[in-house]
Amino acid sequence: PTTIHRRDYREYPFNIVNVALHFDLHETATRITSTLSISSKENQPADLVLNGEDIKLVSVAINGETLGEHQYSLNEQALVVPALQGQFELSIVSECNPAENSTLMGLYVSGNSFFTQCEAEGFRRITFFPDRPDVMSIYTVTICANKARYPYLLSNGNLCASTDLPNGRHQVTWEDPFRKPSYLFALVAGDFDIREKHATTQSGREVLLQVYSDKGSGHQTEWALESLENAMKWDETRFGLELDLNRFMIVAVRDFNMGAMENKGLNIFNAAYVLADPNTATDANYEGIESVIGHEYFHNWTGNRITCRDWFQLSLKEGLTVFRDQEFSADMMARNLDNSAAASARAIKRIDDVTRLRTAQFPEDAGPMAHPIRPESYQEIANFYTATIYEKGAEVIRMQHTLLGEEGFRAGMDEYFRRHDGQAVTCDDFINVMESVYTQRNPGKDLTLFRNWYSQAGTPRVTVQLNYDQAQQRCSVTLTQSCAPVGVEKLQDGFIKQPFHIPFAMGFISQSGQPLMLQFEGRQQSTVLLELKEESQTWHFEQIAERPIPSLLRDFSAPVIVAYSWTNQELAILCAHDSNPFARWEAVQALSARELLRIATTLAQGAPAELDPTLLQVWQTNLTDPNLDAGYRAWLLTLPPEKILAEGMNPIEPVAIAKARDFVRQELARGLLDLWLQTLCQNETPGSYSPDPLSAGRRSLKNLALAYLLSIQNPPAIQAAFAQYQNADNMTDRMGALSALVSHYEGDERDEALAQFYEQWQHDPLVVDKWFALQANARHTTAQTIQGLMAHPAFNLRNPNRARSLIFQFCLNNTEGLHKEDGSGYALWVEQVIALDSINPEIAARLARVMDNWSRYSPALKTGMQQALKRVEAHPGLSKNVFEIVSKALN
Ligand code: HT7
Ligand code: ZN
Repeated sequence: PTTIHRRDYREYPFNIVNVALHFDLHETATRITSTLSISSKENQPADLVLNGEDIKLVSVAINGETLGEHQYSLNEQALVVPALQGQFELSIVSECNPAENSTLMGLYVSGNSFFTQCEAEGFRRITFFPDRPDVMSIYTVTICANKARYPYLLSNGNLCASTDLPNGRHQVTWEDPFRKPSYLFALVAGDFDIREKHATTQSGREVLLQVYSDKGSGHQTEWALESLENAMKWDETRFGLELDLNRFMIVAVRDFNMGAMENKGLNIFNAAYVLADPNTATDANYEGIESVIGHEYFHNWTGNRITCRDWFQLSLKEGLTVFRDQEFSADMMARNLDNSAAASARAIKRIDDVTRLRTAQFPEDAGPMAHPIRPESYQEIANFYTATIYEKGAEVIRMQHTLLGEEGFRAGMDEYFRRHDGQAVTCDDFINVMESVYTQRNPGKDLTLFRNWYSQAGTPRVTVQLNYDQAQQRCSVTLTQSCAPVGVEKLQDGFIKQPFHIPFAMGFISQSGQPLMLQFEGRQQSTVLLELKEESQTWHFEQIAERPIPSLLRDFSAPVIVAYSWTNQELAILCAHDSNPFARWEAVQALSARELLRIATTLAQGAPAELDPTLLQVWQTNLTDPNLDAGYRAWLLTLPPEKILAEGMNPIEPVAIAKARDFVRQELARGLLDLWLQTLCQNETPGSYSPDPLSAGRRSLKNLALAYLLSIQNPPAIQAAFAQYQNADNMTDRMGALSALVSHYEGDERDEALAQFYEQWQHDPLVVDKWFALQANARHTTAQTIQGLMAHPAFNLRNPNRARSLIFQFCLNNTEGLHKEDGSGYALWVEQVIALDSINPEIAARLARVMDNWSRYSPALKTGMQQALKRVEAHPGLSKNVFEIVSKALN
């Protein structure tokens, strides 16, 4: 496969001014007529290269004259008409087969409807076109289909004509007034339930908001429509950005490769991020829907109005839009709460986002797929929709927000739209705008060094050294950064990593747990923002009466790893008293990770383990502190995930980590039994279900208590779990109880409950996904169990949600099942990567990434993982998607 390099970018030599598409929709043979008005950019002839994949060319004409086969060339990837110049009209007729399209890219059939997915390179599977984001055109789309089967025919922009045709067909025409790249094109045809609402924008325009979903699911779209309206209002208030269309549509589809897609005016969503009612969706589902609806809506400005010049700039739109959706969710969670509850709600959101970064992005940044947020090269762009582009990209935007401040950042965003609205731009364009505002507001400062976040991969490590001088009452803090070359950087001769510009927020806590005020930049502050720009820098703080305990990287002000040798006792003080709620949770994480890794190493050596009483003390304090909200308390009482612990172990012993977590959980359950039982009883949520953060927090704490108690098979808790399962009036509590039972209880009732759950919910695919996922994650599930479940009539490998719920859940989260000594877990992985690759290479490549970090595992495991990778690599006819992943892993 060829590697595409950022440095090779060349402008497209033609403007494609207008695109008129005519779709004659038929399930197995859809005919598309594309009429392009084209003008050359240069005063000399150039070849017109049009991408096209898996489609049949019927005819091509210029200015009405059909071209003979000798007048163009056609291969598997492109149609090329040589030496063209000036202005002309090109007409292409082509055909595709949507019913047979299992890749879910281009035009495909899902259920009884047609859908499209064009980002990143799916438009070329619909018609021949320069399928690149810097070619922007005005689209007019006519769709013709059977009226009884496909009463709704949708595309981007405004509906401008609709007529009935002979033979039971009908036709509609849509015009999108905004120039857009081909990846934002969309078409939907089918019969749907519709929920809609008229809303008024801040400038007083009336707009129509609509949510389309499968027939019979319309009662599940209330939350989606409410979230859409909230997103619209939020973007007006926080960024002054108004909806620019008269109509905004969301359509839910059951077969979809990702979460959702921001097509102009016609967002297409995985049904999992649209459909919810209290009985079928959990609190986490409600939160996910609000955040993804916000994300896609916010793309209308950050992605659609200003788009990417090329796919190396993907983080320009994704990192920025993730930052915006994170802020939207935080503001939604904190709304209507008093100051302290609002601070907890914001901390919870930040904790959740940082946990996602650490579980998905940190391992990526330490493995063979490590890449900067603006990659230098790729073989398959679909493989670069990564946690680095999205989540680390958002952290890089967040650091700019921290450096500029809320007002400065808003001024920067305003300037970004002033300079670049309607353009396809680069990450450099964005940072140039931000720098202009930063320099104006901070004379003498610039963002030169900050740009290294865009060009270098890897997670920097910041080592902290603290020197306290009692006599001078002075405390010095030295920060030292380091970041070894990772991924492709390791292959580049003479590569030298440059320092990063790291905004590092910190404070001091006294030995009695009080926040200390620091004199910094002319003011007294409890949190100071240090800007680390060199390899090592020292800051001095005066009038510090006693040796302080440092509270570091508050609110996770930069995506780095902090190294500081607190004593366990110091950490325990931070765990109970740090005034920064994020840092308080961090202290719990640091102390428990230290303890878990110590126990994992002990267990890996076959020695008996014993829990440090400090941890028990911290848990007791946090179970009883009267000032904590339930949701925040739940996070303080949650042990670090296995994946985060693995990052701190060399070599990785995954089973020892899982066992250490079990051991510590059981010790904390046994040692604090009465407190857990009280917590269980005191966190009921009477009244009808509401997904608001306070009620969701109580449910999360109660279900956490249940999980602790069931880990030691406490009889009253087992009874409570059964009662909760039977009586729950919402899915969060039903799943909370069932998952505690499935994970920790071996009796017959467990299987009965599982069977009953399926019986009750088999008609709802999203709930059946939960049923598969629960079993995929369960303690005693093996590859054989998964194979048994794959034979279940409800299993279907072609549906990505179903594949994710069973196979991905097992391979990603079931440590003991995947790493079983008999190799059955790895064999299942090989088999399923290969099986999926022939159906849907994008999904197969995501599963392939499970083995990315094989070389960091203990010798006994890494050989098996390496062999599994080699078996996949040797499979004939592998897609370039999977090939890129496995070959990079083996390199
Ligand atoms: N921008 C969207 C990306 C996307 C996608 C990419 C590859 C294959 C399928 C896909 N579906 C959606 C999603 C987003 O970030 O909003
Ligand atoms: Zn996005």
